Amino acid sequence: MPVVGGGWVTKTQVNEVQHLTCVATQGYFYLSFRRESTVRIPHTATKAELEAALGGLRNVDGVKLTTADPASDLVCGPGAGRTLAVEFLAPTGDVPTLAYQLDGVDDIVVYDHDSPSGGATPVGTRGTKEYKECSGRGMCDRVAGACVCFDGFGSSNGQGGPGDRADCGYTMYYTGRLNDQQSAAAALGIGAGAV
Ligand SMILES: [Ca+2]
Repeated sequence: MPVVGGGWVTKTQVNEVQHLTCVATQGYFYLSFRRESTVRIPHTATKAELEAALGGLRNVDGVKLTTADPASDLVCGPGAGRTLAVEFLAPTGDVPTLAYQLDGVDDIVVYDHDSPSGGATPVGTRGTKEYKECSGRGMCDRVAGACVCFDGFGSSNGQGGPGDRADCGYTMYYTGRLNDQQSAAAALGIGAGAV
């Protein structure tokens, strides 16, 4: 499958952030994204466990969870529950709101950028990064299933830095000699024109 990625030519582009509140002292729940559901998640789940469950979905490459309460790594709690921010590292762009299914927990609420403001839960952030084949900066070689990047672009880490995603999402800077990042990209066989 061709690699898709977000572009970072415009540095003001941001990842989508949704806020998830879980109220529970017992039970389980499921989260789903574009009809892919997580495994059953216990109310005792930690941030790291939920991060792994979401990142394990076939259509999610990575999420970063941040708990509102720095003293706790738990996802759910009693009373008003706990709230954490879910940042979509990949896929990028304006992604659908996480769906959920209760299986014994008291309540789950997901706020995204279209949710009404008010209450303690912050409004989410609409993702604005591009999500294009080869980041719109290369051609897909469909036989090899790999991107051939245009001059000046190379493999990124999905967040604008150099990495191993082979997605042409990293903007190279020419200094007349290869720097470590360009050498690393060249070693991956991408970023034609880097030498
Ligand atoms: Ca969205």
